[in-house]
Amino acid sequence: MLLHIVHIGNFGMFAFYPAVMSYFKQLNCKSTRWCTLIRIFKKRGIREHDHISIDYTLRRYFSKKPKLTEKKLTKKFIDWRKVVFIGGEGGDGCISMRREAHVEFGGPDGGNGGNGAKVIVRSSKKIKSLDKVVSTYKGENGVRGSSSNSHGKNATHTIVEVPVGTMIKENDVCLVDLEHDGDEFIAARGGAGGKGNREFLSNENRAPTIATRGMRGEQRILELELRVMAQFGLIGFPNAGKSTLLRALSRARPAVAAYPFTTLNPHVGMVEYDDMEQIAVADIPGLIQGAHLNKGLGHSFLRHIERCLCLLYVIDLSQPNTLEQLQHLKYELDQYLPGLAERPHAVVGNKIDIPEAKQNLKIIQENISLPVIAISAHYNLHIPELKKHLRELSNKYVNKLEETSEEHHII
Ligand SMILES: Nc1nc2c(ncn2[C@@H]2O[C@H](COP(=O)(O)OP(=O)(O)OP(=O)(O)O)[C@@H](O)[C@H]2O)c(=O)[nH]1
Ligand SMILES: [Mg+2]
Repeated sequence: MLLHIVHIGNFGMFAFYPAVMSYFKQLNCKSTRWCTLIRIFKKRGIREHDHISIDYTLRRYFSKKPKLTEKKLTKKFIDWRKVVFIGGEGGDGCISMRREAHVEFGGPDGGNGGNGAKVIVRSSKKIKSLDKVVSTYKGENGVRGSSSNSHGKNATHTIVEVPVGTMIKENDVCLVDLEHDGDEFIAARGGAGGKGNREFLSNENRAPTIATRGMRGEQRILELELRVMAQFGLIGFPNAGKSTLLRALSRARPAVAAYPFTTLNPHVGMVEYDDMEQIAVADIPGLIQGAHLNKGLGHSFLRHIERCLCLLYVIDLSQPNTLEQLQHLKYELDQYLPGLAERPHAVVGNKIDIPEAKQNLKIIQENISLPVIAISAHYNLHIPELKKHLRELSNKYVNKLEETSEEHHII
């Protein structure tokens, strides 16, 4: 596309030639966008003959905003990883004889190899999720020994940083719980360096010509798992509006769409209060009937629910079966892990803006003893009340639960 722009010097504005005008008309460009565009041109100092810059700017500015879908979301909350840890290999020992003018029978002078690196898992409070942890870590190899009795350098240890509260498991057995900032666990030891021929010098053998190879590093397959993912987990059927609610409560931006299973991975958002207190809330993929039998998205996401201290059942009030929704959700959780459904919880009725919702709300309110907080996540109705309720629950249960979980290391 050939674009021409004429700069009307004194006014500091750009006037567009007819070709550009028709381009804007096609795009249905609003006058506000015109002004913004002119400002961009001015700011970048783009002149009328710089066709490449003009074309590039227009393309970027008018390119459609990509739709937010779960697959395109690069930032995911990862709370479980299976990782292969391989220690570094030790450096080989060296076979060498001292050679020097006027030195007869100089003897062996081969140095030892350096040790291979350990792979160490360290907890850090700066890290919040396991998404930076990759599938394999291999420690560096030690340096080979060399002549003149030079020993090889030991390799520098590889450090893998994980969030505080990460459990390390091997074959479903918990090896360690990194519960404090800076706790370390040696996931794989490096191999020892080989011995150079100098080490084999003895009275029997004054000129040994043997050396040993560096040992191989240890190899282990370990599972890293976060003990607590969030204080509250949003539990509900697909399309109940969990992701919309998380968007309303926090600055997290999970994808929202009118089809089931939009959310495929958990997302965690922080609910912030005026006194700087923060509560982590996790949006968990939708549950369906038979989820405990691996139906729907399978078992894996039920594990996420286990790692929430309290639950928030999100009921879709636009559907007539509100009470059954709650019963089915509780049944699925209990089948997966007995007692899970009875963790401290609250019930939220979403989509109160829909006309039928009020009728459906009554049905559930009459049948359960807990208060049902009716909200509209989409229109931000009664969100402050919900935030207040979350804070009360958090003060009542979460601090206690965190203390007990620290005592027992596992919730
Ligand atoms: N009218 C109305 N629609 C809502 C409300 N909350 C959510 N929705 C709509 O419900 C649909 C599903 O919302 P999501 O937030 O993606 O639902 P979800 O529970 O995260 O669904 P999954 O990720 O599939 O489990 C979207 O089209 C939302 O716009 C609400 O309060 N009122
Ligand atoms: Mg969702």
